Amino acid sequence: MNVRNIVLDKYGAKVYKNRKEHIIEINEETKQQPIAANTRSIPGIMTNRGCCYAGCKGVVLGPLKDVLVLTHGPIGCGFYSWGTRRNKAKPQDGRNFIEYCFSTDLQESDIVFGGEKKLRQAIKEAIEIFNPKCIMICSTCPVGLIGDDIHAVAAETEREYGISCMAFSCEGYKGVSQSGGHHIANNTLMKKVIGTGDAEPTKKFTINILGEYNIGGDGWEVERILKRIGYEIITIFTGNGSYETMKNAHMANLNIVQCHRSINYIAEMMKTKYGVDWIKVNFIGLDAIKQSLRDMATYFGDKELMERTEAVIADELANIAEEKEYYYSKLKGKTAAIYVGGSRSHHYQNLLADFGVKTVLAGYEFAHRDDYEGREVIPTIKEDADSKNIEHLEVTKDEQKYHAYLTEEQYEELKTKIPLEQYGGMIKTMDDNSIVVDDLNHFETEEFVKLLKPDMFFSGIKDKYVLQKAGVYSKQLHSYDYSGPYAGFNGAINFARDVTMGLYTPAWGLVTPPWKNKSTLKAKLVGG
Ligand code: CFM
Ligand code: HCA
Repeated sequence: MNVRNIVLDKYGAKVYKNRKEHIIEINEETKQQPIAANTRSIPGIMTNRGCCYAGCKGVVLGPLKDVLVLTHGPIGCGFYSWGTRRNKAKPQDGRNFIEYCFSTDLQESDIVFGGEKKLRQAIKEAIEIFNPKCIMICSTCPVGLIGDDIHAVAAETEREYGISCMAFSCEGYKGVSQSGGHHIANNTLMKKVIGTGDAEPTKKFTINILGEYNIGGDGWEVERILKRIGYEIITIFTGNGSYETMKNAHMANLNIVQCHRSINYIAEMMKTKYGVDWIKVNFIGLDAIKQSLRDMATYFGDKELMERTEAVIADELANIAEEKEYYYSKLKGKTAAIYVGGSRSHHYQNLLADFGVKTVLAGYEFAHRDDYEGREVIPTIKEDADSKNIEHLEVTKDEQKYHAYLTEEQYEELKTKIPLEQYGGMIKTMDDNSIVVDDLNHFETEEFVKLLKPDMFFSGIKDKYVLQKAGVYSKQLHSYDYSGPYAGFNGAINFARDVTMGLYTPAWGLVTPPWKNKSTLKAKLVGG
């Protein structure tokens, strides 16, 4: 049965032509094919995607606890993006701005006559009441349309009040998804925050954690493990993160990157500007955690660090061994579908595999082609970062650009000796006959569920209840359904416990999807 074609065949010609490029049924041949990604959703199709503002304000900047993030726009965007993404933060110096919703609440007259005056007034009030060290202004759609100059207001604020103020033109309509917003946020953090501090690290092995947003406390579990091993964490982008610590990010020896989709820009820009190397890690799933910790220790090449890493791995695994076995016995042989934003759909396959669950369908909302297909990167050559003679080389593959500190000749020579590293890529890790779908829509979700009958479906708030009403256990992998952490060793057990509870609840026996008893409208018309 070619499940992909059965679903695609239900479309009219125009939609078929578009969607067929976004869906792959995995086999040896299709694994090598390109997949369409990071392109515009078809108007009228129910997509789960968000907007540029969501990516900039909601995802990257929102978690910064000592920054007063001010939404310039009508109240809806500010209000809806307040507290809906489950990034957690502990107060710093007694403050935690993420508990507040700051917005200029633009009204019709501001849209007609301009909103800059109101923005200035909002900043004045915010400074009087909260006295922040840093304000970040984020625009929503109408601000771009009426042309308020938020950058000029930010510069004025810095002059007038002597605090840091940055503006982000992240109007929702820009680009095709959240992804454009990540880019806008990162560019400004790179330009105006990173590198402006001078606090010296105190330990030998110093790192930044990139792409860890502390959803459900994930970042705290990762920090716990890394601190046990002996790492000093300079800053985290951006879960439980802060403007104050981010200023010193360039002081770290190494960047470790958990979510690559939202933050690869900073890792690559810091490599170019400050020579800070980066490696990809994954703290979701036991094998992946082990591998990541070992890769980090290998990077530093310190014998003692390697030994401590092994000791911590052994101890952490021993602590969870009994529970792991129990949950494995409850979950093995089950099947799952995963559809999340840009990295978890891949990462969580590792964690599910730890408990014997096979992923039969996976997709990303807004990932780029390299997240699906992988990409080639030049292995890190540490000495080159400091050398004055070395030129900057950009290697281009498809739409992606890669940076390396090598001359052309060095690069050519290197290529013959060391193969380019294959980096990332969900498709090549998936089994034959599984399905990969980019920008999965609600129609396809229902169709694939009927055909593949997964035991569980991991996604977000927009489709959770559609799935549950169809009798399929559905769990939110964005918000973890208000549980967590799921990262790290202890997180793996929390996840398995929650999934086991969800799957074994007697509620499923009581759900009767409406179409089981009642004829549908179509059936009535045909059948009379
Ligand atoms: Fe990265 Fe994320 Fe994700 Fe993402 Fe998101 Fe998120 Fe996500 Mo929701 S940064 S790409 S833009 S791992 S908010 S913490 S859960 S879609 S898969
Ligand atoms: C976003 C945030 C989101 C939405 C989650 C969901 C999150 O993309 O704007 O749709 O359930 O993780 O909070 O991805």
